[in-house]
Amino acid sequence: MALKLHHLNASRSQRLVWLVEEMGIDCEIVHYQRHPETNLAPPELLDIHPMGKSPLLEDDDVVIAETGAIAEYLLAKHDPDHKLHPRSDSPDFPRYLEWVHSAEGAPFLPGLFGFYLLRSELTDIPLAHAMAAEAAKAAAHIEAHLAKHDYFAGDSFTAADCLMGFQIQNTALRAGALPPATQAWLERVQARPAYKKMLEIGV
Ligand SMILES: N[C@@H](CCC(=O)N[C@@H](CS)C(=O)NCC(=O)O)C(=O)O
Repeated sequence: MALKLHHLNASRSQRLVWLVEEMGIDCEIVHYQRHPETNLAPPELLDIHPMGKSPLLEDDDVVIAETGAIAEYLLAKHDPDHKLHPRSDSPDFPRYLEWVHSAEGAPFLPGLFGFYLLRSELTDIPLAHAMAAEAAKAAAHIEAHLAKHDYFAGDSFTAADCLMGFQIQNTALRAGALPPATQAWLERVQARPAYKKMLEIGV
């Protein structure tokens, strides 16, 4: 079995580089660079998957796209002791699932739209204001959760923290500052050796 993670620079695939490090599994990281003007992925990724986006995971003849799906695949196959994902009978399981999927879901879509609107210099239109209000609502939801729990799934670090990490760092970069519990969570997870190893591998 040969695992290969196709990783685009400055992209959400860095959270899977981080997860692979947390899991301590053998996985080749294949690096790609965004086009300097368009910011798009290079066409080589289209040879691997029709969407041509990153992350992509290859496991021998299996190719799988979508960060959450890749994380679930890796954990199902390579985390038999559930060190990084709660068992389905654990009380943390529903919350874990919700945050794993939130990392590409409702809490972050407004921020993504906002980013594209900003890049198009469309910051003073009703859609941009609506997206900013939705992003603020999501940030308050995350802050309220982290004020009560050390990690996204509860008291223990899980893959949900890796997946939420990239989005929260981006929010911090855009907003300039994070609310206190979210900031404390970010500092806690950034102190992890696997996070630091991910930075060495290259984001
Ligand atoms: N929902 C997908 C999003 C994949 C995606 O949009 N990846 C971006 C990187 S952040 C990408 O490859 N962008 C380059 C491009 O679209 O050409 C996931 O979670 O994997």
